[in-house]
Amino acid sequence: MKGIFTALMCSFDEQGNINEQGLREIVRHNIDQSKVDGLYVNGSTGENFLITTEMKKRIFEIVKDEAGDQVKLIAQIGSLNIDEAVELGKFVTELKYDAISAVTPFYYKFDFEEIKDYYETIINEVNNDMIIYSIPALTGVNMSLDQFGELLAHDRIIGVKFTAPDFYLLERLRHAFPDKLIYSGFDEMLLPASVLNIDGAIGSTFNVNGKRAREIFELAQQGKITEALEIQRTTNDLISAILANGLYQTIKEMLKTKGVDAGYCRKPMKQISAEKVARAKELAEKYM
Ligand code: NAY
Repeated sequence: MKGIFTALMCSFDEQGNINEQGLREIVRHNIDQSKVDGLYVNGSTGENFLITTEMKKRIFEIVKDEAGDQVKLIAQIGSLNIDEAVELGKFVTELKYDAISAVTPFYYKFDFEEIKDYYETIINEVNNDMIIYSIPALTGVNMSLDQFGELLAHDRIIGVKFTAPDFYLLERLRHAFPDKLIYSGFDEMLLPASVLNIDGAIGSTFNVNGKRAREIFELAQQGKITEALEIQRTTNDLISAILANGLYQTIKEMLKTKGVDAGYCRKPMKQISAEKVARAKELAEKYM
């Protein structure tokens, strides 16, 4: 379960329906071209919070069918509707996903007791390993080292996807939990996270920059920081350009340039202008 995991995009048509062939092509691109170690399915990058339960299940099925056992698969099943989270957790466990992951419950200001109960309810009902998905910038949920510790005390809570720029907390977590899996979630900060000895990374830009991500991660593990920094700089030139142009839309347009039918984003995400589509094409030509 260590290494580079792509936070998988999903291909939707212009009406917002799943484009099955396009999704299969995105999976194949990540496995065959980028050679990532695994896929993180139905996370933020998969536009998970914009789709129905049935669509989530269909995406889990298509990805498993296409990827088989070629790479590790983590299913993001977290939901504000805890019954949905449990239902999806059971569903992907039947499909033989390697682990589940759940975003911290958001929108309402849940206290830690409620957050803990959410994770315990899911792991008590679903027979699979759990990776906590912490992304405070989007959820507003900031957990302390002790609170992470209370959750990680469960044998079946095996790790954290840490999408935050708090390197002090990341170092403390790594030090306190050497046997748990810690994944970095911000691709633009992969090198500093790798220096802190994380186990892997889960990122959206790996859909188009997977090979560089692996190089950064592996060079850092070998202590070759100058070389790794060089690649992080190139990566960050790309990430800055993607963020300025529209994150998920630009990654989809870059994939299309390479013959991958990555489709469109779901509303309320907008479609980008022809000018931005042209910019994405330039980025694909320069960086992919
Ligand atoms: C997810 O669930 O898809 C992720 O959280 C992957 C992590 C990404 N976060 C978001 C919100 O997209 O890869 C990052 C991020 O896109 C990247 O670092 C650019 O900021």
